[in-house]
Amino acid sequence: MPDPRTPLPDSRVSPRFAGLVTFARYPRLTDLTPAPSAASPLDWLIYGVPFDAGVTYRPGARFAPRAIRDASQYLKRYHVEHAVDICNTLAMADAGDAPVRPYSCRENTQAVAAWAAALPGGPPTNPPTRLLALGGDHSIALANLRATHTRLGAPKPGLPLIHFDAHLDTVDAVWGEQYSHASPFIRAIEEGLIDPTRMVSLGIRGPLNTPADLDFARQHNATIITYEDWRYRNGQQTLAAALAKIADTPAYLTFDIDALDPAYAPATGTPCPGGFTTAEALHALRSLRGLNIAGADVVEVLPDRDPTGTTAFLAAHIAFEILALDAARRTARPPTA
Ligand SMILES: [Mn+2]
Repeated sequence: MPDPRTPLPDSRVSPRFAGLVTFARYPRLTDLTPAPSAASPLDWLIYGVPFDAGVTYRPGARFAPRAIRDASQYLKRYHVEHAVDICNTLAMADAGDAPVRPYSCRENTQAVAAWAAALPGGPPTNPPTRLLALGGDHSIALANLRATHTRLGAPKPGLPLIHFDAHLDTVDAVWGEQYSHASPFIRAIEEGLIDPTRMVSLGIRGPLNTPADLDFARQHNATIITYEDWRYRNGQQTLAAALAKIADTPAYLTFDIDALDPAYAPATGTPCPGGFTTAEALHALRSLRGLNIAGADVVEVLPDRDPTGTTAFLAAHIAFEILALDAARRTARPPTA
């Protein structure tokens, strides 16, 4: 057995409940010796964005990176369905938290994007080290998308987007402000970061303020799969067709925890009943196998509303599923039957 690409403490020697906390006990980027280089790059950097000044309702996601890291101590490395050990397959590290600007969503987006774009493994590393951002509210997706797009060499058209959410997040402005957690994907489309014709939003449901909230995505030929479509109509076939169109193009995956029903993920700022169960959400993620995920985020966890830690624990596992998808893509082994 070769050395694992991501070394972990042995949990039978160093207990999971002891020691300083990094995501899933992966090494800190600053502790790596030798440091990652163009000749020996990392596959993924995980970083936190403790920011929630972009919310339209309840704040608190600024505390999520710490809560998700804490919950992630109990993550294990082997994915049963994909039959892959992600720590043997992927070189990963925790890059710490981005330098946030807590008073301004627009400035925060710029500051986080610039910091993330400059993390090790950018061009000329090809493919670049991929970035997994732990939010924070959903506005931070725009920052990680900007950084990911830059590190990929600013491809045109923009990146395909797989978007799990109760909401489309394509509202032009709220309270006169164009940068918030309601607007990351309208800004990303305008900036050319994502290709709306290869954007798939999964888990969408209402009620909405106005049916016009659906117009922008529809006018740009984005694919909207409501939760009802996914569960009771042809949403899974629609998703498969959209994935076929994306093929191997580097794509971005964004996961708003409110895609799940509040019964399963209660600790979120704009909850919406009638969403995915935990098992359905994990199954939907696993059905993305083959997708070339070039960057991702998990957002909208509110630890103050999470008395049993269910939602942060789930968020940690969603991050694991995302990393496992990339590990599975790199291995030839078939999934278990
Ligand atoms: Mn969202």
